[in-house]
Amino acid sequence: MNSEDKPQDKGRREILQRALGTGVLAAGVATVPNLVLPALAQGESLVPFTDVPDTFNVREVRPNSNHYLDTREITSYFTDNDDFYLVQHYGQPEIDNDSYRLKVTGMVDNELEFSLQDLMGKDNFEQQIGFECGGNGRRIFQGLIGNARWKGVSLKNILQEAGIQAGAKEIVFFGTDIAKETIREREVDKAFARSLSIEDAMRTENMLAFEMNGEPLPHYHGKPVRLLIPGWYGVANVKWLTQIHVQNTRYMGRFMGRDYVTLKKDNIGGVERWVENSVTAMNLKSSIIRVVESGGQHKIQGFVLNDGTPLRSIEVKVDDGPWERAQLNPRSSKYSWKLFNYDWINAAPGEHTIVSRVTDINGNVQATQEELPEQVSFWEDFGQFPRTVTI
Ligand SMILES: Nc1nc2c(c(=O)[nH]1)N[C@H]1C(S)=C(S)[C@@H](COP(=O)(O)O)O[C@H]1N2
Ligand SMILES: [Mo]
Repeated sequence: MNSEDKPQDKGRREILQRALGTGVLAAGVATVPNLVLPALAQGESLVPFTDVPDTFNVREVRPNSNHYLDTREITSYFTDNDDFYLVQHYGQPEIDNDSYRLKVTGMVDNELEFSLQDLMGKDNFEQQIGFECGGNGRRIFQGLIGNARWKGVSLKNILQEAGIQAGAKEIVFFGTDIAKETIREREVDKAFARSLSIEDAMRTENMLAFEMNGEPLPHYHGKPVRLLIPGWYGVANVKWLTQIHVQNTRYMGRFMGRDYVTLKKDNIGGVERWVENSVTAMNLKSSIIRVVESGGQHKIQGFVLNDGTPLRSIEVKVDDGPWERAQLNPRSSKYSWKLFNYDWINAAPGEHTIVSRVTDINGNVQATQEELPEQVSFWEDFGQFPRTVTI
């Protein structure tokens, strides 16, 4: 890891936390090396958002609890493993590395079973992947996001080793986390699971990951092995993965058919209909996360996430002004998050509304909330997100 990649420094985070409380940066920040954009550089301070209530507090990492980032505090390109957001619906099972087994079952020529050692002994690769929870959004100031460097083995290779039989339709990925669910008045034990079509499962970038930012996959992030589907919402990335099952029917579990299902009114071949869709690939999205000031100069900074389609531009608009180009940090890869910076020249004192929008190479432009099809579920909150600050 070079110094740019260094996950955020704990002392620095404390300083920032104190600074956020007081609105002024402690002098000690000057001794911290300048991390990659959008870290606070020497002499920079955060300009408080007026849309974040004083009562807004990020929950600490606690067992079996969700955790989200204070996005104003993103100080490095890779998110620290201890601060990477956490979502789990059925607790955080602890799996012993020695007894861990991953089974591949169902419509395959060879049912397989791997120990952790077996998996780690296979060809592996690394990639940068950033993702957000499908339930992320403006109400928590986009805190359910993270970006990390992952190492693991290719899902496609494992599936090819097993040999998918003709007629197979879906592949189901089961975690070990199990909870009681009431379905039609009947209480049953259900494991967290998600499925993919064979085609989606065979994408070469899909990974069974056992390392995160150079460390063994941490307990809360799915130790020892999790699935990663780059470019998709976090729900696809099954943690504590123990079984891969190939079948010729659609998997209808809670996290495919009931939860993480977006409801919206859409035009279906000329007919207006209410449509429900399972959360899959990430929508094109950007959001401002902070404004910094240094010597009277201001910068607006934020992130972009999408399904990996290359980007054409990222723009920022202040009040009723024109859309202006922001700079994307070159430190990014296809499936990582992309951080951006806009130099806000001559920001006038007073309250301002600022907003970002991203455009991909196919000309898709991030929509305003008003332009989106009527969307009544909170899943997939990807519209433009205007923020307010006082200079
Ligand atoms: N086994 C299991 N995997 C899971 C979940 C879960 O509840 N159980 N939650 C999913 C959801 S909704 C998200 S957003 C991501 C979060 O991954 P993280 O906690 O490592 O950030 O894990 C996914 N994988
Ligand atoms: Mo999620």
